[in-house]
Amino acid sequence: MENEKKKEIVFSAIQPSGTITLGNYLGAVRNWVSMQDEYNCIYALADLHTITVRQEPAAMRKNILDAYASIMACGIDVEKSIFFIQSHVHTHAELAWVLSCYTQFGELSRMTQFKDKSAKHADNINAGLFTYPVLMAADILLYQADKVPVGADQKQHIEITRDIAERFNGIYGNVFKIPDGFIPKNGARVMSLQDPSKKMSKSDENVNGCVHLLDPPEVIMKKFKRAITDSEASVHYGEGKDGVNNLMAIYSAVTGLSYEQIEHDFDGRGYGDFKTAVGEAVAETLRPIRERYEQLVKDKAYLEDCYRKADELALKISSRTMNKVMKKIGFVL
Ligand code: ATP
Ligand code: LTN
Repeated sequence: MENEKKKEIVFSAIQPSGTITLGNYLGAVRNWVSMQDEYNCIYALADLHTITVRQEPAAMRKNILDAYASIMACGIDVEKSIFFIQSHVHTHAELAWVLSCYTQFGELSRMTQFKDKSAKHADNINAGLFTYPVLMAADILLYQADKVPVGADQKQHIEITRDIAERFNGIYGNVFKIPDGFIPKNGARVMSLQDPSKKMSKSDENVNGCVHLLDPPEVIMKKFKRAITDSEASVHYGEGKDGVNNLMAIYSAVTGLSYEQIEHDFDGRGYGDFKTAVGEAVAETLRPIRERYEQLVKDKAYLEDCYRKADELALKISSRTMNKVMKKIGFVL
């Protein structure tokens, strides 16, 4: 239509580094799904990012296909959105190399994810772990994305992406769109149920701290019942109540209830009731996703058809930016 506004572009990605968690869902993937009507959405499995931490080959192969099916099961509609596999689209690694020459050692040294992950994997502080944000910047900038739906932990990576893009544009003219992060109000930082000072993470060793998207209801209930709280036995948001604050944030994110409403509903009731309510609400939210996953994961041919088509489209779109970049820098094309 003539006066229809051009849709903005959304890009995001997730690492297939293990089973998708409730944190990934509430912080990111849920928004990927809800943005599909209003935006042109492009999503990726960031499998190249995953090898910054050593992976076992057979497990990695399985994780990639399982993660693809899980994200699809959350409601990605392949008629509306492009959902591809990063390593199948060669422009990502190419632009990452180019952008690494426009990124300073000092700015990468300040990345908190690098500091955290190098502390956690002290035996393998590889160069890829250090340049991880440059590959992420390449992912986003290749598609001229306007918005990047991510959890709060990725804020710093979005900022460095903007800095790299602005620097490059400053030298060569308007090559890249400057993207904005899109971080949800609720669920942007889901914490571990066992250590609420740490974010819930796919690669957490403590399985009880982390709810997985495909956990059956009884497992979800058990994890919430064991969640760390405090000795006050009063459901309200407050300082020093990290465990309860986290449960309130999760409950609010899945039910849409405000904190005031939750405090009101659980006034005078103990943590046992509250944990049961949170567990049930999460189990109900995840139930249809798990059911769709069970169907999808059996149909390998369908999944392959989806990612092959998406890979091709992603290559086509990203090649436009890649060619422009090469030309501007002075490579002979
Ligand atoms: P890993 O444990 O391998 O580092 P991860 O669980 O942190 O993985 P990523 O693949 O790095 O997951 O993140 C995918 C998306 O999920 C990102 O947008 C990230 O911000 C979001 N996310 C990850 N963990 C959480 C969390 N605990 N709460 C909210 N959002 C999260
Ligand atoms: N680094 C992200 C995953 C990721 C990503 C991206 C997110 C890789 N490339 C591009 C948004 C846009 C993470 O969540 N750890």
